[in-house]
Amino acid sequence: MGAVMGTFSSLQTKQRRPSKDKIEDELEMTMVCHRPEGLEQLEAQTNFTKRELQVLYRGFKNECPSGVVNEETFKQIYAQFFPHGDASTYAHYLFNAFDTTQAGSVKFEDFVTALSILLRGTVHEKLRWTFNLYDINKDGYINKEEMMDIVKAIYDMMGKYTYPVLKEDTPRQHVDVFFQKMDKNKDGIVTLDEFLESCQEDDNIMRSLQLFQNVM
Ligand SMILES: [Ca+2]
Ligand SMILES: [Ca+2]
Repeated sequence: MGAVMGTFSSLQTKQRRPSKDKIEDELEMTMVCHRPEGLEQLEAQTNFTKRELQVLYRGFKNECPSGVVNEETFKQIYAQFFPHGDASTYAHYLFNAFDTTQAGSVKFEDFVTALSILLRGTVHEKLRWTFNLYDINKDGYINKEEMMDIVKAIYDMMGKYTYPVLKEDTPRQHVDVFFQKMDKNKDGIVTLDEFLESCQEDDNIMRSLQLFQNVM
């Protein structure tokens, strides 16, 4: 989540200083007051405190005055963080994982729900979220092509100048090893159970996933 969270780094700094501008606090309260019910519900549904949600909401509104994030915003954010590669495909997959209702836009609720899982969720919750990201067509399974597409998108995003040691065939090898380990019953698809099981029993897979999570 580094890239998306980077957008909110200034907010986190403010959060650590309770004696911040009174005007800013009042402004924040005014904005939050438009949706007090939603906020309490979100406090119950996420691992964020009310105060944290207020800060996040203010940041969200600043960055996206319309109240929703579209795919283009994701692409712009990721392009800034990965200037040497092409992040557009990965940003597209990531957007679809945030956009759980497939509405074509990510609301504040969607955004903090995902952030809560990625930053403060259990290992199990994070893995479920990652499974959904890899399941590109959202049919409940990961096939080899989907895994290939995700890994390629990550390599594209990193850019070949960042990792000059990588060879052309590296993504394919990477996926072959991953997929063989995960597809326990060798039926050509990885189910959520297979995914959870292999991730939790294999330190190498877990480490690779964590590496990938750093670019979320
Ligand atoms: Ca699928
Ligand atoms: Ca299988």
